[in-house]
Amino acid sequence: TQSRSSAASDVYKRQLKNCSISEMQNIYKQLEMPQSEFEPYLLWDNSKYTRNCIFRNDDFELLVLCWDNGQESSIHYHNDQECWLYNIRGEFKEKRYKLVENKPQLTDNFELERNRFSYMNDEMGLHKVINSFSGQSASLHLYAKPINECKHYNPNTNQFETSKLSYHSYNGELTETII
Ligand code: CSS
Ligand code: FE2
Repeated sequence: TQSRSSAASDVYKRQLKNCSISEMQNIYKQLEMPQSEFEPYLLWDNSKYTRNCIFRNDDFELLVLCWDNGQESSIHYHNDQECWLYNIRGEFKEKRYKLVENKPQLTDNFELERNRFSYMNDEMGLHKVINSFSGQSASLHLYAKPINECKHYNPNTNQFETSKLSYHSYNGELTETII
């Protein structure tokens, strides 16, 4: 069967497969992919933002997240992993928090500009990502190592909960079962 993944993402996969974390950061910083290359991974869903995996190995995962109008993430940690995020389409706001008396307290609130990347890890605190565009947005996420579950804040109970993270699609194919 023919893979729906694009030529550029195949190049990225080849490059990323054998490189160190610092080399990978350089590749990511120099990222200049035309938006058409992300086409196989641009899959929105009106119930929740979708997580679409371009590539994953033991060291990292590269995902496109698709955010429909009004969708946002919870306030969350990153399971002790590093997170780079990059605006590939639309507009985003990122809010950052620190924990005060077991509750997230807002420390920063900024716009994630097009073609700029943002970096986050658990030592820096928690964050929330918001699609602030009046339409569909998309962001590229690099997690090192891959994040299988994450701790997030439930504002209704004032408690933190841990949830498994799943893929809406993998390599351009919709996933039927939750990975
Ligand atoms: N960490 C969230 C997105 S905001 S970086 C996730 O991977 O679903
Ligand atoms: Fe995040």
